Amino acid sequence: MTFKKIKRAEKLSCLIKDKAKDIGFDLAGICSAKPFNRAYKVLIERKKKEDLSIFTNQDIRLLTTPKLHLPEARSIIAVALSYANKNYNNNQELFISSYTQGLDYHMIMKKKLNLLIDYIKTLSTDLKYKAYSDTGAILDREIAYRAGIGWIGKNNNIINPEYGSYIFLGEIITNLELIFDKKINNNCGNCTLCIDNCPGKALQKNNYFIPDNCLSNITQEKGIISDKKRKLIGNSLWGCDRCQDVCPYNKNIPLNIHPEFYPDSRLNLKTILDLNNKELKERINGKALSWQGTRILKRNAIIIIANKKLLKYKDYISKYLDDNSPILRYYAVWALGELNQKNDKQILMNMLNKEKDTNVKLEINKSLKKIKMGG
Ligand code: B12
Repeated sequence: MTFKKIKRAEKLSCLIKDKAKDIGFDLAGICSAKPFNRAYKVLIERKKKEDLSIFTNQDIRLLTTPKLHLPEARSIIAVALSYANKNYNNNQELFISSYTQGLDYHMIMKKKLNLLIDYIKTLSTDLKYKAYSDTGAILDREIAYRAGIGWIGKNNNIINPEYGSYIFLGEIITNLELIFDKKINNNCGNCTLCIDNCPGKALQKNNYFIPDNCLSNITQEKGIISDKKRKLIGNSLWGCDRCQDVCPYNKNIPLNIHPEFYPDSRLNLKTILDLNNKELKERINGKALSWQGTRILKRNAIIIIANKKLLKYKDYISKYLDDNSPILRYYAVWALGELNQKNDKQILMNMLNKEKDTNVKLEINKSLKKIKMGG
């Protein structure tokens, strides 16, 4: 770059990062749009072992090559938004991961990214860009790391020294010549609290990660999940924050910065099971909790009641014995077996005569056995 070009790139970079802060992003950085060679190698190895999450795009070249998203790509503007909150909605009965407590972050990030794009357009008339936050087949964490937002911690999350890891990430891939920020060195040191406390042992040494064991993954996995996974769910309706909660870098961080992510205290096990699908859908509309539909929330609520032996909510489960969904009937039957109450034997026997679904029938027999043994 010529001296004049460097000066212009410096000025542009400063203006863009300042504007990002004005718009409400907590962090902003800039990095090159070169391919992510390290991540490419890591992902190829993982794919061989089939260790990529079902939510991970399987096209590894696309995931690691910004130019495949924007052929003119030269630089990437990375941003982050804190969602750290006090989690006052959580209790012994119910856990909802911090990132799903408030409004759907995709919407909030998109709005802010669009404001930033509008501003950049006023600075550069030939702007070409592609913007994502969780929505692109590209590695948001790798970009954030490169742009100096934070380091990739042992818990796999981007950790920023001031805001910790409860930050959403987003980026704008652009054709602009900009000045790149310095990376932040990994500062996890000898600490292994996240690895030691991971409920499903998904986190392993050297950033090795087994998505199938990650509680966050499990709470979103549809269909009939194994008994082991049901137990792992514990009281989690959605997600898991254990690897972040125990992280020393998440102590003494700024909390509740953005009202959009304040928890909704009206959601509890009773409401989730008491509301019909339409009502529940309305209640969670616009929230991250709506991503996988209402059935999975009801399924997880039933599992929590069984895991925590919350007999006071047994009637809410019984309601699902004649639900239209065979999956919910299945879990309701399983839960009654787990709650092991003598007087449910007759209810299950009556159900067996009417039930048409093979899986549900099998589960009724299993639950009847459990009640015979214990009740
Ligand atoms: C699929 C996905 C998941 C999957 C799988 C995650 C995984 N670790 O593979 C599941 C559903 C389990 C998940 C869970 C969560 N996710 Co998620 N997820 C994604 C998504 C859509 C794609 C990421 C992906 O598949 N990457 C493939 C994996 C292998 O790469 P990676 O996760 O980026 O891992 C990097 C590092 O671990 C590192 N690395 C990996 N292996 C190795 C090995 C070595 C030796 C080294 C040095 C480095 C290294 O390199 C990778 C590439 O940079 C991204 C959005 C996006 N487009 O990037 C959000 C994203 C990663 N998730 C996010 C969040 C918030 C979460 C949860 C905290 C939510 C929760 N509370 O339940 C958990 C955290 C779980 C964890 N500890 O990783 C944020 C992360 C924010 C942050 N501060 O880092 C993202 C970036 C969304 C966003 N835009 O804000 N997620």
